[in-house]
Amino acid sequence: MSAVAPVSGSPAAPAGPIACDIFCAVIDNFGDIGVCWRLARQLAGEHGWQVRVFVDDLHVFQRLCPSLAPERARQTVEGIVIEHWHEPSHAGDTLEVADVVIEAFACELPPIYIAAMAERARAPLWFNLEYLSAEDWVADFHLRPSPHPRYALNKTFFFPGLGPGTGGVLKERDLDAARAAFEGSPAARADWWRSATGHAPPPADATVVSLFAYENPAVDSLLEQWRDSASPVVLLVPEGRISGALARFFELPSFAAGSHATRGNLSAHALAFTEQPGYDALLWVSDLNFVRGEDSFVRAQWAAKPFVWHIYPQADNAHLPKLDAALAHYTRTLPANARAALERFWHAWNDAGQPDWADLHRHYPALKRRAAAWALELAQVGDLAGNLTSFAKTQLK
Ligand code: TRH
Repeated sequence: MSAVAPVSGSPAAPAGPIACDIFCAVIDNFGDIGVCWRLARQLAGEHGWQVRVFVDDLHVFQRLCPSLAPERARQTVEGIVIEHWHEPSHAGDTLEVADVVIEAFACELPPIYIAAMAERARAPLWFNLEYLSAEDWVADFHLRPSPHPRYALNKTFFFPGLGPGTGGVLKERDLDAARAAFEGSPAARADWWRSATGHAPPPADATVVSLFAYENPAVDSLLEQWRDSASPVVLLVPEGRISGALARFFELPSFAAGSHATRGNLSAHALAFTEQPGYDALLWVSDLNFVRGEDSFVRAQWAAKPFVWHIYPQADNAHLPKLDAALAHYTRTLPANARAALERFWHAWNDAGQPDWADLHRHYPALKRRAAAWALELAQVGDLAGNLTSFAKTQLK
């Protein structure tokens, strides 16, 4: 890492590997650190950057990364330095400032760190990594600089997105190959079923559904529809915020990891929350994925299977235009009736009516084709880490 040094102009190419500091404040849930950790691993593993992550909640982080020791102020995992960031003033044991500084989701950098950035021989390249939105305006604001009101520093807004001209979304170089290998190996899938559920894979006529969601009033009706459905439904539920609804439906005291229950044509397995890389296999074994927030929403798209998004709810329904913007991209080439069914279902799942399983299921073949085509379309926007490092190279010359 470069040491703090006297003032001067724009960022310059560092002699060794590019040093990058990522600052992450965990608001709630797993998405903030989920995105930062995935980005950190890609920057280090695929681009050879020397990465340090400052995160204020190591307990949440540990759920995604079980090898992390939450009591340690500083540690290295997978070659990445992790600092427990005690907001707002702590910025690591030393005030080394990296070549590239990423402030995730407008978390505020410690003032002493910003002051040190301004003191550095070459100002670092400073990004504000925004939340993902599929709305059209994002492309206009992506990579716009914003001068700091007090220091000779520029902050660049980096907007993830689903369309051309945006920063794209994170995708590891080996992701498609890993998925193809898993999907092409009956043994790997059988191993997954045995270790995740304790059971053999379900029969071919079953529809396998993964359910990762916030509390949702629509789930009760959906569970009844699955119970009464004409063909078997196998539900895989990572332990979490929706588990209480499952427990009520099956009249169990809880639906903790390891629980299994059956009613009518619905059988459900409660799964342990896995480390982050393990989550993909759940999406790959399922025919339909319910996802939420930001990172699982992206992973479902790369899994190339139909999915239903429970968007993170915001005040004044600010999330609803984002939901519709994502639908517009995702359904663009779907036949009108399949498109309408998916829209109805997503809206119902996000607090606007009753989800209609039969209506959705009827269009499954078209939805599946579209999911595969969309994954290829989305890949054209480029991987976020690759887009960020390419831009950084142009700035650090
Ligand atoms: O946890 P989330 O609801 O996070 C949300 C969103 O990011 C939202 O935009 C943000 O404002 C809010 O947090 C504060 O959903 P998300 O983004 O899908 O993150 C979940 C992470 O958990 C993702 O990285 C995948 C990971 N995961 C595992 O590692 N193991 C598991 O078993 C499961 C189910 C998920």
